[in-house]
Amino acid sequence: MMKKVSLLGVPMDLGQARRGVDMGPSAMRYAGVIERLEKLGYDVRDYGNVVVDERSIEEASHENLKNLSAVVNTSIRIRETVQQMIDDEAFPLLLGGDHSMSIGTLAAITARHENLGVIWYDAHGDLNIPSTSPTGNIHGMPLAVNLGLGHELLTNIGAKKLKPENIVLIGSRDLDEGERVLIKELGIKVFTMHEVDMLGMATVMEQTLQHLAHTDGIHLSLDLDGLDPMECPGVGTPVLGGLTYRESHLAMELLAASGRVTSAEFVEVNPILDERNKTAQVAVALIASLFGDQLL
Ligand code: 6HN
Ligand code: MN
Ligand code: MN
Ligand code: MN
Repeated sequence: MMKKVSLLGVPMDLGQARRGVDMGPSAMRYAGVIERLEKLGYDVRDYGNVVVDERSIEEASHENLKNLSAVVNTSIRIRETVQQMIDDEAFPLLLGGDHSMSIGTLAAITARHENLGVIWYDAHGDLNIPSTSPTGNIHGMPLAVNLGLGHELLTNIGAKKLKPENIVLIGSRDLDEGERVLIKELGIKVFTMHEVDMLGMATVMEQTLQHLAHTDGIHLSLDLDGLDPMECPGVGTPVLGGLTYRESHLAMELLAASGRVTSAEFVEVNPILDERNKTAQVAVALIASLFGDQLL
């Protein structure tokens, strides 16, 4: 991994209904993310926070897409800032914010790779399109958008699309019917909680890296609701039976050892729903492991 990190906060809350997730970047900064990275020897350039559009009442829902134009405008700003971060030859690290932010993040990152790999560490698939979404919440759609599926105002944000064979989902346990159909149709690799239970995280990560061996870089999109709500209560859509802190810590260490991760985002931290900033602290501990922190 390169020794320069560029950090961007995305105080995004337009992709879902619960307020407070816009404070996620502050919570992770408060939990010491910059200090941890600097202590590990990284030169951290803080890009501050992206400007996020306000919700407008007129735009409650449009074709089952809540806050569509506000998400589109904000995603374009995210894309532009991430492009600058890549030009700066630093590792882009984004702090969120709801998961709809990945539309902008990946729009920038896929364009700079021939063959980007993505690890989607999440309780959910985020593979809905407007016709399959049970909620109209865009945070349930970013992975589909980056495959080129969904409303064209969203799919046009990125010029290049992800390849289904370059994606691995880890920790899935709440997939909507339309998402299951899509996963099977496209042959996307998924390690649900069942596979994690059966194989153990070490094997899951080994197989994940094998599956992505042909890619020219890996983006880690880590939704804190991938972890169990006992350890990460500060998320808007908690699902029982999640990954433990220890499993996640191991996953990050194995990714660090692989040297294959080229960008990352830690999303869905909602301090209003949290207990004493616990979820942000877990996020920062996982970031430290991803960047090579070791016990000895
Ligand atoms: N997230 N599948 C549900 C939906 O509304 O589409 C939940 C999505 C959660 C999204 O946690 O990033
Ligand atoms: Mn998600
Ligand atoms: Mn999720
Ligand atoms: Mn099981």
